[in-house]
Order: sequence, then structure tokens, then C-alpha cells
Amino acid sequence: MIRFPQVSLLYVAALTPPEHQVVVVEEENQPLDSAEKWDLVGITCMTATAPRAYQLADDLRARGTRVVLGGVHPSVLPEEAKAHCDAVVVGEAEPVWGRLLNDAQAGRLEPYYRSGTEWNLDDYPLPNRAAGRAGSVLGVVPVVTSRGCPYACEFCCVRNVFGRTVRHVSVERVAEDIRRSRSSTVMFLDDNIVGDQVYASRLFDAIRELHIHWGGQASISFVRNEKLLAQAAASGCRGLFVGLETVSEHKIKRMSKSMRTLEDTATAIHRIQDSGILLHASIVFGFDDDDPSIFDETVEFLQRVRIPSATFNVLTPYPGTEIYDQLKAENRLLTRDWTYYDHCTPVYVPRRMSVDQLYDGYRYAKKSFFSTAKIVQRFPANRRTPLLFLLANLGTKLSLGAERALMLERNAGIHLAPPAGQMA
Ligand code: B12
Ligand code: SF4
Repeated sequence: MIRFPQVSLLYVAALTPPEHQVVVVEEENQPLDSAEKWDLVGITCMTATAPRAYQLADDLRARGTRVVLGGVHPSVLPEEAKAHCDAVVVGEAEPVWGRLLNDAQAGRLEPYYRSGTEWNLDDYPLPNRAAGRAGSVLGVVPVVTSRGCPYACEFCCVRNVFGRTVRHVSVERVAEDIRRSRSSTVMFLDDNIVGDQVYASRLFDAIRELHIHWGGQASISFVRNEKLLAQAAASGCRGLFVGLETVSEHKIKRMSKSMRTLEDTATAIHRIQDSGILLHASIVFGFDDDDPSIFDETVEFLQRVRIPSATFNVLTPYPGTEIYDQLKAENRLLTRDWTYYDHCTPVYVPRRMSVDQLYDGYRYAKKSFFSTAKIVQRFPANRRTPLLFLLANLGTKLSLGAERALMLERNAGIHLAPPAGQMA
């Protein structure tokens, strides 16, 4: 599996004055030397990685090291995180990290450091890429141009952490960040690289001069702006990750960010294909509208439009989201063991199917979509991006066996969770 390098702690490193020695370790990409001694350790995590972060924090504190936790999960559940560390950064590091360091030096860390979102991204440093030991993975450098999202998807916590207003790094500083990284392959980590189309147009013009290849996440509706799509392709865009989420017409009509109908979506997909950009769709199964027919319906639609490649997910109700609150209120959550909040395991009771039907349907859809016959059938429509097409499809196809073994092991565990109705 290809692991993308993380950027979160490189921002924290950049905020740290030079008199402190800083090292960023990515446990997924490099070994962690637990014998090393540090004055202060900061750990970042999202929900699925919170159990490991807590374990690490507990071990470090047992050896007398002070620990700070930050990232999306500690930001939405700060009290839970605090039980494992000396201080929690709730929200972004920029406005609070300097004060936290002074407090740590003076031996009076506060339990919580909360940052608002009313500040300018250009007032703070670019990520310190030299602090990471792992460097870039496969030469891909992660770059962030914006934070915040105006949409309100029920399964997402982004606006609770980064706010509803999109804030940008100026185009000039983004270009400087890319130039400084000396990489020719960039992965934009923004939730929606085309969320502000005026900014995106200026950004694409600026990065065209840098002669890079890049990928990022985008909402599919932007392709109505044909000029912007052409600018994206001309600036080196080779792949876009698009959250289609569902092919259910009912659900599409109620989603704030998507196209109005499935046929609009099909037209948008073809436009992206024609522009020479590989589209990778993200699909979520298990919404309350979904019944067992959703799996065939999804694979048939994706195959009919010859979508190049896709990620299939089981709906995961992250804390801090509307869907989490709803399922909790309806007593439908099966576990609060965050290890299972991995997008592959049903952690709640679906409305129109059983837990097993959801899990089996998700597995079936993935296997069917990545069958050799279907990959071969999709290839001619995607011949403008042959290498990326093969990489995306064969990579996922080959990982299916390993994932199955892991899931069988995990599913054996989830039955240990208390049944709905008895959750703490
Ligand atoms: C890029 C990205 C990825 C990349 C890289 C992930 C990575 N590990 O960095 C990839 C594609 C690999 C990925 C994978 C996944 N992702 Co992701 N990802 C993102 C995305 C779009 C941007 C993250 C980012 O770098 N932001 C920019 C940095 C600067 O922000 P930040 O990390 O929050 O850091 C700031 C603050 O939080 C704080 N901070 C953070 N950590 C710390 C630590 C300390 C000590 C301090 C002081 C401060 C601090 O300071 C930083 C600077 O202000 C976010 C959405 C988002 N907007 O955050 C989703 C997001 C984090 N991902 C999400 C999910 C669900 C996943 C997956 C589980 C999806 C899947 N199907 O497998 C996997 C998990 C992989 C794994 N094991 O880590 C969810 C997490 C929800 C949750 N509650 O956990 C998010 C929020 C998307 C969403 N819309 O819901 N992801
Ligand atoms: S899923 Fe994407 S578009 Fe929807 S609220 Fe989250 S960040 Fe915004």
C-alpha cells in the first residue's frame, strides 16, 4: 500500500523557535525509537489512529516525557484525549503553539489550548519540510493551500475543526512552498482544491510555470466551468479524487455539494476523462436510504460511465459529525472502539439492511468493480491516462487479498463489542 507523507507536524515544527531541536517521525513510514529522550512530544491523530496515539502517549508519560495531543480526533473529543496527555491542542496549532511552548518551559502547561479560525494563514510559516525524517514518499510532496469548508456533509467533521469559511495561503506562497520542496510531484491535501474557483484559477496559472505534476481532491461540480478544468489539466493535474459518495438519486438530491442528478454526474465524469485527468471516485455505502440493491446499482453505474477507479467505504460515523450524533441518539452505534472506525467495518446498525449485508455488499462491490473483466472493459475509455489507470486498478486489485485477511481478523474482534443498547 502506498502511504502518503503527512504534513501536520511539519507545520508544528515550523512554528517552533530554532533554539529547540525538533524531529518529526512518521510511524507508518519509519521505525520509532522509543529509547530516545525528549522534553516534549507532540502526537497527531485522527479517529482510526487515536488508539495507537493514546497507547504511545501513555508509554511516553510512564517514562516521564510530557505529551501534547493534536489533530482532528483530539479536537473533537478533547476530554477523551486529555486522559492520555499533558495538554491537548484543540483546532489548529498556529495561534497557540508559541504560548504552549513557553508554558512547557515554565513547567505550567494548561490542559487545553483552543485556537479559533479567525486568523490569516499567511501570518504563519510554511511547513518545515526539513524536520521530517521520512521526507517525501515516492517523491510526492504534500501541500496545503486552504483550510475550512463551506459544505455541511453529515459524515464529516472538517468544518468543526477548521471552520465554515475557506481561508487560503496566498498563491505566491504556495508556489514558494512547492519550489522550496524541490519536488516535481505534488499532492494538494485541500478538501476541495477548486472550492474557490477564482483562487483556483490563479493558482493553476501560477503552478503551470513550475512544470509539476499534481493531484488533489475536488468537488465534481467544478467541471461545469470548462475553462477551469482546462486550466487544471494544463497546470499539470494528473489525478483528481472526487467524493461522489452515492449513486442513489434520492440521496444525491439532498446532498449540498454534488450534482443534481446521476446523469449530470455521468456528463461531468466524461468531461474529466476527456481532459486527460484520471478521476478516482470515493463511494460510501450504508446511508439510511441504502438497501441491499445499492451495491449492484453502484457497480453498474460506475462501470457504465467507465469510471477509471474508485475507493469503496462503509459509512463511518466519526465523533463530531451530524451522523454520529444521530446514530448515537437512535442507539444504533455498535462500538466506541475507534480502531474499527476505519471505513471498512460497519460500526452501527444500518437502517435498511443488516450489518452483515452491509459488510458483504461492500466487499462484493469492491471485488466486482476490480475484477479483471471489468478493468479491461474500462480501459479503452481511459486510454489517455494508461499508466495511472493501471496503477490505480492493479494496486487495489492486488491489495484485496491482504485486506480480506485483515478484515476477517478485525471482524472477529467486533463481535466482542457490546451490542447496541448497552454502549457506554
Ligand atoms: C490529506 C488527508 C489524508 C491523506 C494523508 C493523511 C495523513 N495521515 O496525513 C490520506 C489520503 C493518506 C488520508 C487517509 C485517511 N484519511 Co484523511 N484526510 C486528509 C485531509 C484531506 C487533510 C489532512 C491534512 O493534512 N490537513 C492539513 C493539516 C495542516 O491539518 P491537520 O492535520 O489537522 O493539522 C493541523 C491541526 O489539526 C493541528 N494539529 C494536528 N496534529 C497536531 C499535533 C500536535 C502535537 C499539535 C500541537 C497540533 C496538531 O495543527 C495543524 C496545523 O494547524 C483531512 C481533511 C482535513 N481537512 O483535515 C482528511 C481526514 C483527516 N481524513 C480522514 C479519514 C477518515 C481518513 C482515512 C481513515 C480514510 C480511509 N478511507 O482510509 C485514512 C486514514 C489513514 C491513516 N491511517 O492515517 C478524516 C478523519 C476523520 C476522523 N475523525 O478521523 C478527515 C478529517 C476527512 C474527512 N472529511 O472526514 N487522509
Ligand atoms: S466531506 Fe468534503 S465537502 Fe463535505 S463537509 Fe467535509 S470537507 Fe466539506
